[in-house]
Amino acid sequence: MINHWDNMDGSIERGYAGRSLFFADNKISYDETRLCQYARLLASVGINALTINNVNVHHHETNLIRQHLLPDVARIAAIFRRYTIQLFLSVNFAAPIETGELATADPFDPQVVTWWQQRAEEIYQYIPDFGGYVVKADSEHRPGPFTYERTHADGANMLARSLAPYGGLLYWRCFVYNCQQKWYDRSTDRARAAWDHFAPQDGQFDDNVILQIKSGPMDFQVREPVSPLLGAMPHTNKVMELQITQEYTGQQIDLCWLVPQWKTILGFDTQPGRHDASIADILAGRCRQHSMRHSGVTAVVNTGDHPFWTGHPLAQANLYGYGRLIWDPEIDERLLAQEWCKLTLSDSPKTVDTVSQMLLSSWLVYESYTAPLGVGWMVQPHHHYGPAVDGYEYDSWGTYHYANRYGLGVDRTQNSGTGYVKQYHPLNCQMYNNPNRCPQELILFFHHLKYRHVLPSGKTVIQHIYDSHFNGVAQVEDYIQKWAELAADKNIPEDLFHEVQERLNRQLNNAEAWRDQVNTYFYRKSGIHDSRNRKIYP
Ligand code: GCW
Repeated sequence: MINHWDNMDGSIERGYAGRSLFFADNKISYDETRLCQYARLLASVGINALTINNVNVHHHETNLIRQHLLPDVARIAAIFRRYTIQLFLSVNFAAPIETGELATADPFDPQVVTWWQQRAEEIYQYIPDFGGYVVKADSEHRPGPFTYERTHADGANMLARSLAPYGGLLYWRCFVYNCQQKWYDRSTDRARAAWDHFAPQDGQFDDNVILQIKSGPMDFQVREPVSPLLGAMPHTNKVMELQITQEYTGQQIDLCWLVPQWKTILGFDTQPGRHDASIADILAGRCRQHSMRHSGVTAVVNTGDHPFWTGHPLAQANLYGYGRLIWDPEIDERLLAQEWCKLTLSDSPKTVDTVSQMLLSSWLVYESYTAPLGVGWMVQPHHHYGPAVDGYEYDSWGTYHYANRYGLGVDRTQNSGTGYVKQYHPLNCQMYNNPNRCPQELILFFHHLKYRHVLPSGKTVIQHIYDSHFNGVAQVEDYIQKWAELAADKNIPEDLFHEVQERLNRQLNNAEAWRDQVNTYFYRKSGIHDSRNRKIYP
């Protein structure tokens, strides 16, 4: 499945490829030819289902399930149906109130129940194979069952029962956390929130409810551990949500091929020793411990009306790779990168070789000049592009690095920390809890370490920060050089060539900004010099 975060005014939340393919001026509005091409494109990589509107369902979008808009929604559904792609809608939990028809959205109120039953009845008259709803409730100021002191299961089941007679499904998102916490409150850990809210409700959700769980416990950072909730709740349907759109990973200006990240996630073993409990096993329904009727993967998509669909032409490889990978999580990422290059750019061996190597290294390169060692969130607030080391440090979103003059990182260990590690299987918990066993790339996600702490690589934390930021910039310079050498390949269309070139130059500016800000920040905090005496502004 894919999820669009499109609004009816034509904008796309976290969209980096132009305007919506479905909406403009608060109306349904689309180019039929282009939408047919889009449906074909999605079908070609195995997408079966999509939502067309943002999970933040505002006033206009609340009406997508009302009679006056259903004929238009049905026309879009018909285009996708030709390619066997099923249409879903994101809905507003408070829709009975938002439309001015009821004074409450309490899931236990009979009028509310009837209201949703009537909506389902109407929708299925227009779209007999309608997929169902996706719901973001009690999350980042969106309404939900908490207002009425009801549980997530109460809210989800009420909606699911309205869809059940027609075979519809209800995707209920688990992105629920306190976004108004105090930065100095060390007892609240956002990483714990999804598990704390949902795990105790295992077995309480109806058969046609599917929990939609983000891949990590925070929010699509360049590096996070895998959400422990995906390995929990064995009696509840689950899908994992990935983010193809590059919100925190370069916004389709910087090159960042996410397939290696997704492969790491899919390969994560939730119960070492069982042999059937990797994330891929669980989501494919192969893990015998999880009894689920429905499971799978969904992702926030990266497309828009930009001529190259995804803004950065090479970001197409993320959508392509997503479809290919989720059907075949064992696929060799090298071959996948090469396959995309051959199909899309050119079959010249030099081009395939160069571009596939750029794709393959790009996630680690992006990581190296941005977030050190799993700490995350050092981005500019609101839009999330570019560095701002303390941008979120004194804010209410639960996203802190806790740097002081001795060290940095978040202590999520069992005894001295927030106890987040305990949400994992005991063997994984022991691994993350121990700084000598914790994977280095996640070490500051789980531990607060001194700058002079020596990492498994043999480097100190501070030297790792300096080195990776200098290396990251050097690698982007190398990309620019390598891409320039492809100018001779006449298979690459000229406009595409220049579009990539221009974005690589912007990526270099961004990487330099990250390097300089991060290095100076930690040099000032720690007072420790770079062992190689490179330029760090005092
Ligand atoms: O972190 C946030 C994004 C929001 C998004 C939200 C979510 C749709 O910055 O733009 O809202 O995640 O996933 O609901």
